Amino acid sequence: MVAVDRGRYTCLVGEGVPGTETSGRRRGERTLVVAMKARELGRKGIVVGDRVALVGDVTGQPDTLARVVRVEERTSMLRRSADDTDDIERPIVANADRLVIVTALADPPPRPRMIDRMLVAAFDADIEPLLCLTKSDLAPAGDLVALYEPLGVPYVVVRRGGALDELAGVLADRISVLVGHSGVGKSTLVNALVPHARRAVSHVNAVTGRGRHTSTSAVALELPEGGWIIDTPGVRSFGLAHVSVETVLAAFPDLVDATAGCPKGCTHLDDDCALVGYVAEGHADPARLESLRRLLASREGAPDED
Ligand SMILES: Nc1nc2c(ncn2[C@@H]2O[C@H](COP(=O)(O)OP(=O)(O)OP(=O)(O)O)[C@@H](O)[C@H]2O)c(=O)[nH]1
Ligand SMILES: [Mg+2]
Ligand SMILES: [Zn+2]
Repeated sequence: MVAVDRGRYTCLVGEGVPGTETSGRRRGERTLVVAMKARELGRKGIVVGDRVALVGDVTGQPDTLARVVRVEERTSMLRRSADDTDDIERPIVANADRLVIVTALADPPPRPRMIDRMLVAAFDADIEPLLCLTKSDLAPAGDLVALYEPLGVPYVVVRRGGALDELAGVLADRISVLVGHSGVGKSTLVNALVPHARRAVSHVNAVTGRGRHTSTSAVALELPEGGWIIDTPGVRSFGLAHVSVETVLAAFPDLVDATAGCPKGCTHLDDDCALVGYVAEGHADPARLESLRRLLASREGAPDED
């Protein structure tokens, strides 16, 4: 399923589309089919990236409507909670295997707490993160890169009109989802990577801030090198109420064993944490503990402060 709008699901059917039945179609034929949810699906949600089974009129002719009767098992699910006091998880994208955290180096200024939150969401969903720093024509990337070096998160630095070979190479043959604040340049990137994508981009007026939230729903587009890129609307916050300490810790294999010596229910944020001594004794890099603590702390507080 590549796009959804008011209960109408646009599905791409055809050869080479992951999970698609191609029997009865000509080789290489691709069709966009609009479908509604069949009653038997009940309350089960369908999100962009889902592989679905369709019945009914699947010709994709104008004014036809197929029905989604099944959602196949998902390999991953990127989700966020509306805010940290709200336990309702909102699914964003299914089956992605790469989370591209898009952050502008300026306009809007980078907010590390938001980056940290999105990293935690990637660890939670078991999706590989990639830091994509945009608008390098406006500000240097050095400080931000240094902040994320200890985490070992891969990154690319791009600007509008610049070469995208490195990014395109990383994205090839993967299902990548772009996330980030409004105005960081997600749709601009998609337009540069996908010919004919024609995603609307904002004409931001820096003074009034008007033109924010240009993209209003997630859309999956096929990359020329193979693979998929999913453009999403800008988010103001990324609630992580549903993510446990253990999930964050799993992203730190160099530290996880030492937490066996922690007091019961340790938050790993206080001085009685076993990791403090572990790092002091030189068993692990202090910058790693700092990063872990930053990510753990990023789950706390109002996400709208991002
Ligand atoms: N200076 C500069 N401006 C850029 C660059 N990339 C994008 N922009 C501008 O930034 C503004 C926002 O770009 P969009 O691509 O619409 O941002 P978005 O992340 O898709 O925003 P939402 O859809 O609202 O989430 C537009 O005016 C772009 O022209 C860049 O590399 N340098
Ligand atoms: Mg956009
Ligand atoms: Zn601890």
